[in-house]
Amino acid sequence: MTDVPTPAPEGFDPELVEAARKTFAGPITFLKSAPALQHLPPMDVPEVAFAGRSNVGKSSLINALTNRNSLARTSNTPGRTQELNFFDVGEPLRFRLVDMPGYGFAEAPKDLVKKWRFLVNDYLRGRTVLKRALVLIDSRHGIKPVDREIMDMLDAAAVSYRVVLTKADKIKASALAEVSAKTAEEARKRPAAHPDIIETSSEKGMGVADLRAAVLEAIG
Ligand SMILES: Nc1nc2c(ncn2[C@@H]2O[C@H](COP(=O)(O)OP(=O)(O)OP(=O)(O)O)[C@@H](O)[C@H]2O)c(=O)[nH]1
Ligand SMILES: [Mg+2]
Repeated sequence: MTDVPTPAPEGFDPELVEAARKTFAGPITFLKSAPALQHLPPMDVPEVAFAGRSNVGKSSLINALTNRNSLARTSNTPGRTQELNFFDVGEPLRFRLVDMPGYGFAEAPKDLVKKWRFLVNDYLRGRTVLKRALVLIDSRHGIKPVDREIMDMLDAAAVSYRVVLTKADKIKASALAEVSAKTAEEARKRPAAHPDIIETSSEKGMGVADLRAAVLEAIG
């Protein structure tokens, strides 16, 4: 037996992967932070949003995709990202990445949680330029009830989304394979979810090239 790495179930077209690599190696800048809906930028280009529980690794994954260490602010303390943060990709501008506040953060003050929930839900439901939401799931924990809530909302609003496993470096390959199969099975039952999931590690760079391709594919 030769030691050939297992291809991703979907196997992104190498040309798309290369185009995505080039796009993400090009100009990317922080545009603005929106603490409320009235501060959103104009709907002039497509957007891809990063959603998921607090501390799941949304901001870290944006940094990994863009090959920058601190474009998006990360922290060990849940609740680091408190606003919708917009990043402009390409010059001329082609699309935006949106880093969102996390949900399911038990220790946060109640009214703050409520504010974030409204902001995240209103944005996800009402943004016509939103081409896809990436719903990040910690590969150590799998899909939790709070994740199902946001997936239910996206299904109901018919917002296309894709499930992305994060922190894959933190578990063994066998455990990852197991959680990956279970997560994909659940994603396939959901009307607005992409049937394939992507396993990533911002720390090790795993899955990052594929996720870039998935973003480019989503913006069309
Ligand atoms: N080992 C490992 N740690 C990671 C990975 N991605 C993120 N982390 C760590 O997880 C913590 C949270 O990461 P963030 O990117 O800030 O998470 P977030 O989802 O943006 O969190 P909020 O903004 O609070 O919602 C940080 O300490 C990161 O260094 C990964 O792939 N591997
Ligand atoms: Mg964050």
